[in-house]
Amino acid sequence: MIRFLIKKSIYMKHTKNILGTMLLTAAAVAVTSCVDDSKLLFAFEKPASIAGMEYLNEYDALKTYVNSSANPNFKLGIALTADDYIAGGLVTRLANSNFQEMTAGNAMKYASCVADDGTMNFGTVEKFVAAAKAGGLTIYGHTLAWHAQQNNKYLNSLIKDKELPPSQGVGNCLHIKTSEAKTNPWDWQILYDLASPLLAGKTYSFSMRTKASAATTFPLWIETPNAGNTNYGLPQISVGTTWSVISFEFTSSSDCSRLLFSFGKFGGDLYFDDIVLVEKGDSHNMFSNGTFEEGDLPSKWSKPGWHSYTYGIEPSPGDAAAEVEQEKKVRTYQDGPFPFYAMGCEPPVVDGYIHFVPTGSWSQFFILPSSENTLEEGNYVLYLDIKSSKDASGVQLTMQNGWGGTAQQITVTVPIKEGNHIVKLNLPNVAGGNYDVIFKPQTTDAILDIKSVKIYKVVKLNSIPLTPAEKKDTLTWAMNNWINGMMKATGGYVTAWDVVNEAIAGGGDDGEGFYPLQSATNVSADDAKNNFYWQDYLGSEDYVRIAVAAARKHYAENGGTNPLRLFVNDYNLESDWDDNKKVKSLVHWIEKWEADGVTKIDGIGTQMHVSCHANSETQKGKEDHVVKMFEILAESGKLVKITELDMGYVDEEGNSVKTADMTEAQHKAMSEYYKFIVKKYFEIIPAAQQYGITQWCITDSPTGSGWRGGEPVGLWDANYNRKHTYAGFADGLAGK
Ligand SMILES: [Ca+2]
Repeated sequence: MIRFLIKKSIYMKHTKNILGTMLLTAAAVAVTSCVDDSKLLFAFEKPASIAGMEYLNEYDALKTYVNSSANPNFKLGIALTADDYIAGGLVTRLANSNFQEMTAGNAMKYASCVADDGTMNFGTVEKFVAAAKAGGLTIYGHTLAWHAQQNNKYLNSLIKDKELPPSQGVGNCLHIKTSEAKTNPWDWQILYDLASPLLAGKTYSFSMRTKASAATTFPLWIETPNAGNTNYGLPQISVGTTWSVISFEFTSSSDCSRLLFSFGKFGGDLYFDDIVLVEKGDSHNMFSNGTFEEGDLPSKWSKPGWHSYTYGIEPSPGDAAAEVEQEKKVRTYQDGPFPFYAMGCEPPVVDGYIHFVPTGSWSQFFILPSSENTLEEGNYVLYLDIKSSKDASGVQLTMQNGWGGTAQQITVTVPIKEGNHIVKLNLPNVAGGNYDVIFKPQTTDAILDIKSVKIYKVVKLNSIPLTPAEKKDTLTWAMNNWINGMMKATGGYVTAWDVVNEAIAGGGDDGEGFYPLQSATNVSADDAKNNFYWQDYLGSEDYVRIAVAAARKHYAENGGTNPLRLFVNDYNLESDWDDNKKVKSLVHWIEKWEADGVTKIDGIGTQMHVSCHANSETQKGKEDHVVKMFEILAESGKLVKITELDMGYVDEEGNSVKTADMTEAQHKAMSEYYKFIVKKYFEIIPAAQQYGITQWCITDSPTGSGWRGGEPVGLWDANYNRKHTYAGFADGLAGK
């Protein structure tokens, strides 16, 4: 399982770490150890002149050992940091003099080029291509489709729940708009005069559809004008913020020809539609044009002349999306000293309240630290349970997801009234992240006590998930958009690519006796969260087919004329613990991907992040399965590339040995293993399938590196002196 830990998202950071930190050291070495050697443009790579190392001086540049007549298409490659190569210094000279092809550690990955909003920047890629052309090296493209180092934020935003449009209103309605709520129901009234009156003792049925800008309840009265017989006993009309039907029956106590809708206590918009008033058992609607669809508003509608509100027929509005508040965080406080990091102000917690007493100076303090408050993108509301000694102004609250220039800061005013109250603060458009919540009394002179802070996400109820087909369609577009951008940036110069990287899982069963694809469902929770598994949305077959099709299409459209070589790249293909089951699974999956008769995979990349073992039995097993892997790869008929070869050393106890602790004998054992691997490659892989070998680490890894930190993984040491591994690699190339 160690192997799985190695190959995680730290993968690839190492080239930057190694090459970035080693440049200064190497420059210093250059001053003291420059040896005349006109054959080598790169003069700094001479071995230290210590006993047993002089023989390395006799070696020529590494690429000279490639038998180009036997293997005309073979390319010897090196991985490096694109910026280092673009810089044109030490790394550039080392690469140009020793290698034929290079792989950028990070620069050509999705996360390096695609921003959170989906915009793509290929500036580094374009410079890298230009520098490669100038240096005469080819580039192996790494990588088009992968689940790690993606821009999760952008990709997840593409497939987030969609909001349905608010419901559309149908037809017309009566719209009444009042400017404000008044004191009495009769302060705003709309009147309707019936053509024939309601009769005493008869029972009537009333119904209408209605909604309002805010929920309200108001009375409906009936009377005959100037008769003094107003009947106040009808049920009240309750109106919500979405359309609903109200209906009730009533018995008139006198003859009444007028209805009075009395909404004086309401300020805002009222909507009436489909008004029906019938005598019970009858079907004749006593309202004329109760649907408001039959032309003008009948003159039967009126209002008292001194009422200033407006009314008229208008298109019916739809209902806005209802919202719910989902609780995300509730924080209360325990009595004692101030519980968080102090920013000059440390109010203690007393009786469950953070107790702030003005000090006379500008004050702020945490009420919720970011470590406890992870929020996803969205709209939020925050409730503060607060007590104040008096009305106060100038109090603010800031929520921020960091302290740097790119952090999002949302600052709102906190209205403060004397006494206990709960303040609701709107926090819209939260970008997502870990948010500190900082309370800022500033220079207020009120004593403020904070009992709790609660944060809720505001979710619209008209949000629904995309269907699987919609997600697939969206991500197919996104994959094409990304690959098109990359192919445009490389302009046909990069003819070989990891089209899909690390697709195959290291365990499980696909139902046919092989490993399935990696998926958010078969990795750790951290991996599921940090990675973006395109295959979970595109499907195990179509994931690769879509990437391959996009690569071929956009390569050709962007000036690609040479044959395009698309590799599926993976790690642990030399696995001894499961008898090479992963490479067998990969070959099996390639057959499935190609079964559509359209998809064509040109090659297989085997990463080979290996270790040389002190235990001879273990080492024998490793070697046997390297051989088996090459045999399986040869049998596949595909091009074969060792894409990321590097090597550590494991002692008898099973521990990785650090460079500082390596013995001469251990270095030589590693050299032999390099030789073995390279030699077996040429022996077992038919010449027509030999695409190339790329060494992943130029130098040994610095202790602090994220990639095999402190391990002796280079062909050069940290000072750019050749190691025994250089000789082993060269001998392997030479077939010695
Ligand atoms: Ca209507």
